[in-house]
Amino acid sequence: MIIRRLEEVSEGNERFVNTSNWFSRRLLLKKDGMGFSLHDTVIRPGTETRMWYQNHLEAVYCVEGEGEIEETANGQAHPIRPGTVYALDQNDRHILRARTQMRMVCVFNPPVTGQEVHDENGAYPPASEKS
Ligand code: 9YT
Repeated sequence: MIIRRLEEVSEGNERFVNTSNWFSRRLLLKKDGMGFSLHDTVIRPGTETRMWYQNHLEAVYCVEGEGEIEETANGQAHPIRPGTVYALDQNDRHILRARTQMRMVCVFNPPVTGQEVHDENGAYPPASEKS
């Protein structure tokens, strides 16, 4: 059994990833052997992030804050508030706008390995053999 607490994951730790628009605490990674990764992610207020996870499926559950997600393919926007989940089951290209600070619980399949940040397309690289 794995027991891990958010307070164990902080800046400088391999499970903490900090970018201009968000920071992510990766509570479960590929090397934890669960077949998915689990992140507690904070989106900074007023930011807009374009993403396209071509190599991963992601589900995102909002637990704090408000914003919207726009489907790039058709321009349709959906409000996000606590209790909303979105699942990118078609590797959907999307834009996330945070009106306030948002806190999101994210699950990735396949799991991320650690320090992934978005490339120029808003994707993470495919999972490698690296743990
Ligand atoms: C909600 C979202 O996709 N934010 C970007 C960060 C990503 N979810 C992560 O790696 O935690």
